[in-house]
Amino acid sequence: EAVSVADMQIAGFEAARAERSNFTLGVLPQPASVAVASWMARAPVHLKLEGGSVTEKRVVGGVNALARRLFTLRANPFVFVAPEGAVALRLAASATLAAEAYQIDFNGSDIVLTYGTELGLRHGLVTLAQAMMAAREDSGQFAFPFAGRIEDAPRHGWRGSHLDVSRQVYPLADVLRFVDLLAWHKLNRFHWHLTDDEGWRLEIKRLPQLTATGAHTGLDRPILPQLGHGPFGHGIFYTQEEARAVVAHGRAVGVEVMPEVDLPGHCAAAIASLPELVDPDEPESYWSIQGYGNNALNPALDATWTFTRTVLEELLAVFPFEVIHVGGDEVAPEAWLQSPKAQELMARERINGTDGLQAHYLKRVHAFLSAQGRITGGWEEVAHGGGVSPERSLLFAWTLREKTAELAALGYDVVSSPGQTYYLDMVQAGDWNEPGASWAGITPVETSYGYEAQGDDPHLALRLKGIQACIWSEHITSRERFNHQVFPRLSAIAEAAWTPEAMKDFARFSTVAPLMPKA
Ligand code: TNX
Repeated sequence: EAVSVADMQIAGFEAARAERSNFTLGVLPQPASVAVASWMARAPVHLKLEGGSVTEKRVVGGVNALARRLFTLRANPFVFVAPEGAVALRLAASATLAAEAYQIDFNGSDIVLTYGTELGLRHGLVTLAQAMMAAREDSGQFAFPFAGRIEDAPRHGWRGSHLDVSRQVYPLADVLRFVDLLAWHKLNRFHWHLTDDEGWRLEIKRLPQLTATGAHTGLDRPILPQLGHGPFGHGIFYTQEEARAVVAHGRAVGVEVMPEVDLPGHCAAAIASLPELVDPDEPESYWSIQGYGNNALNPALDATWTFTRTVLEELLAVFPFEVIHVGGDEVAPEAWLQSPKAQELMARERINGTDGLQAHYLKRVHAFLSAQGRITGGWEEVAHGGGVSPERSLLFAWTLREKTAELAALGYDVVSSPGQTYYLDMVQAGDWNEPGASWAGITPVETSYGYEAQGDDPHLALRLKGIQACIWSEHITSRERFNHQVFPRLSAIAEAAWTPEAMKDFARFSTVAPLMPKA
């Protein structure tokens, strides 16, 4: 591939070199440490890779492909062949750097990227590519280091985003692009919320009714008027082959995929698909917070366990990531209490109420997943009544720090995702015309950016594994609305997940966030 000699001549960079300290590195999340002695006002168009192992070349190729998918680029950021005078990039593995850590030394026409593992190498390349692209046009604001050093490593190991594909369904290509967007933000976990009352979105080969019926149920279910239920993607589900493609795509860009099937609550679509999941003697007797009647799998039915095991077995075969999320949220407080079979089970096993029944069910799910060598993920309610114990589990806390700290004090590993700060379906302003949810309040981008999930709690210091955004989809009925809800708040959460507190700076963030690609 021919590259322009003019673009590549170091003489040009020397001419453009500007000894200014108030340039911004157009990188998001902001690296842990940036020490730049002098800048190029205009970045090189490409960096020329010198040498490189097969693995390194594969990672470089992956970052080139990622950048090209996300942007319309004239050329790859990293090239293997370039005319004389191109800025050289040398790669060096280091046994002393942590897995995700990297360091970049800028020495004029020579750049050295040192990294811990493939993960760190990819992070470093994304940093370079972002910095080059930001400083491509001479905006006077962004520049590319000429001499200096970046040292970087993530603050949190779990840096995620969830996406609800039940309330709205996104075509496979959009899901793949979403994974790319996560990778570009150095987010490394995709929490794929595959099932809910409004629709079951993953093929289960031994239960074809689940999608034949359950991918089409959402529109004719009773639903509270304030919840959106747009037909965006109605009727769509993902085949297992497509789900595997998402997993493979994630692997290629450094994003692990954690699937969620929401059990035992939020199961209206599943129950509508499979008549054996209904206790025929149970009257319609409870409603979920979102207005669905009798929408929880009944722990007293044999069919419930057969269903659960079938679904989990197929899930395990598709998703290699160790954490499997089983939901566990928002079972109605009166659930099952009028089911004769549930009453029988409660009497026989001395189980107390709905919480006890839910714990009884989740204990079995947890035991099953543990025996398969997996870790059980669940919303924080899975801890209620001792359902899922702290061993081999990971809780997703949707409440604020104080409550999350209580879970940590009980010994649970936690990921923090408070409705008030990280739920991206919440409105961002107090404007009555703004579409979105508001049960957790109003969440401007500053709130997402500034929230500190860990604080100075000693239990959280030990147990907080990271943070994540949640993109609930009830209100997200178009691509425009998706972008409005998700950006720049997802970018804010990405920086909160990566960048040390002392380096967070909302003013700087606000200049860089507009550079991030959207859906
Ligand atoms: C709560 S908190 C839910 C979802 C809704 C969301 C809307 C939690 C785990 N569940 O079912 O979509 O609020 O904001």
